[in-house]
Amino acid sequence: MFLSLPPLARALLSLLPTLAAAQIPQLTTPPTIDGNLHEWKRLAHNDGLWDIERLRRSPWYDPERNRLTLHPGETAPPEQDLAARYYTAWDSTFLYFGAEVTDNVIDVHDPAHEPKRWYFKDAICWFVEAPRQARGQNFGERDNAFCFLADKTKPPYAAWWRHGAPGGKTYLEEPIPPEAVQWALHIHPQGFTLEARVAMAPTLGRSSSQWRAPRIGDTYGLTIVHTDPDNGDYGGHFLLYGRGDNDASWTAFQLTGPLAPIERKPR
Ligand SMILES: [Ca+2]
Ligand SMILES: [Ca+2]
Ligand SMILES: [Ca+2]
Repeated sequence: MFLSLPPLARALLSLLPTLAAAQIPQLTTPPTIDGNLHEWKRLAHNDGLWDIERLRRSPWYDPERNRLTLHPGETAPPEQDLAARYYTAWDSTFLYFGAEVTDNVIDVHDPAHEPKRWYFKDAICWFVEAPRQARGQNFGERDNAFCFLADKTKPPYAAWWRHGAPGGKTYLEEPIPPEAVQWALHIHPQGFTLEARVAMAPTLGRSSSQWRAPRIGDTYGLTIVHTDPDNGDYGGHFLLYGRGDNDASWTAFQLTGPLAPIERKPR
């Protein structure tokens, strides 16, 4: 039947798996936030390994922003400079964020440090619009960025919250309220693993008067920004699922029920 469809219908049908992939699955057992993702990584949203080669074939690629830093004498191939798998999930209270990162230089030193300058350090930010609205806007009400630095000393600014708020407030900058966040970092010779959970009511609930306790079927906008200066000033930068601060470019993700893990069948 598929083959008898006109080409346009076939092309649209071929997009369905892509659309279906934009889902954030629900966790039914709360993970332990200890820097090891094994108990939930196969139950979360994860669409495989991202590196610069894959990114430049994605709709979000912009060579001005999606780039890597090459140091004098550096011979490591780009996939050792930065590559990562990102994991996202939810339950009735929390959003869960995880990442398994290959990164050749862990760099959280910023010569002009300010707490809000996560983008001058190794950091991963989940940008979340909740709820998503079809009509986009520049970063403002409903928009949040939850940013985690690859800093094993975990200063207060290492779990950062950029957000908007009702009343036309934009770019409010503050640490994620300590009572709303728990996170763990495991740094190893090839890079690091990040595991975090953020309570939604004290964060998303403050950024939008339209936010409500999450239910299956709710749609949030999501984009991920992963910065990798590697001793440079403002350097390597992955941008996934969106093109920048305008939340119209962020991908719509639906909160869904639990995901069945991939089964490996006996021969
Ligand atoms: Ca864990
Ligand atoms: Ca790097
Ligand atoms: Ca780095």
